Amino acid sequence: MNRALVRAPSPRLAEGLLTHLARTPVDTRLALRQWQHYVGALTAAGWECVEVPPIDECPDGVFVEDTMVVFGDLAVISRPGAGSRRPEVDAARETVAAQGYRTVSIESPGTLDGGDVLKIGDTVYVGRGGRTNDAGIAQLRDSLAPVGGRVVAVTVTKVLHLKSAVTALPDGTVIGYPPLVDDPEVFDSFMPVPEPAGAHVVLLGGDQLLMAASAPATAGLFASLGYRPVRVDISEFERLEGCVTCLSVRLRKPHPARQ
Ligand code: CIR
Repeated sequence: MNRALVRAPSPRLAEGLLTHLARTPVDTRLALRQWQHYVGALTAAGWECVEVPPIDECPDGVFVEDTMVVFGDLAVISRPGAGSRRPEVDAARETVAAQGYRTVSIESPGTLDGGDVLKIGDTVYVGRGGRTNDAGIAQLRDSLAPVGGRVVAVTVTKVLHLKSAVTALPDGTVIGYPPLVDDPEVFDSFMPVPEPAGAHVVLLGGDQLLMAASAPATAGLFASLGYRPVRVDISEFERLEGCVTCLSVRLRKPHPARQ
């Protein structure tokens, strides 16, 4: 069965970091219900959700995707670009190791957030921007080369993370909302979508795409292409520059060559 790591939101979620958005009030009780629905959507699609122990002192801990990059049987544990998020990685490392993954860690002076990493087959696009630096990219390249990952650095200036700007459909087509994509030409195949949150999909398997409820037009577009959008309301996480990808780390068992 496919597995996904998730982490329950902190009671201090409303204090989460903001870079590009203005702060708006976060309803932490609603956020918890939305997170439970998100976990429920993964579970309904056949994913076993494994919880990383919560870290209440870190407001952004729920965005567990940022703690690692998983490729094959290797989990590269991140060193978040925001110092306040660095304590998040320890329990994440222990949890993924307990799932049978080898681990290696990004070390100082490198920084890397998992949200900056988009895997398409053997190609691993890494956003160089506010959270991920050249040393982090170089360490990721060195870690992934032996297991067949080819790291390609791309520029991110308009949004928090690479995957805030683009993700990919099951056939490898990169999708993004053009005003927020620095350089669409770097991708082999790029499809514009009509909404910022339409750029974010989690591949649930088969033709199912997990998407935010805030992208109805893009969901319609994908449905017209033969996909089945599964929509979840993640408004309270979107207020903190989160999206559907950042609320989980998708693992596949047995160890995949790709995911
Ligand atoms: C942060 O600024 O780190 C959080 N407020 C949001 C992180 C979102 N993570 C992601 O898109 N991978």
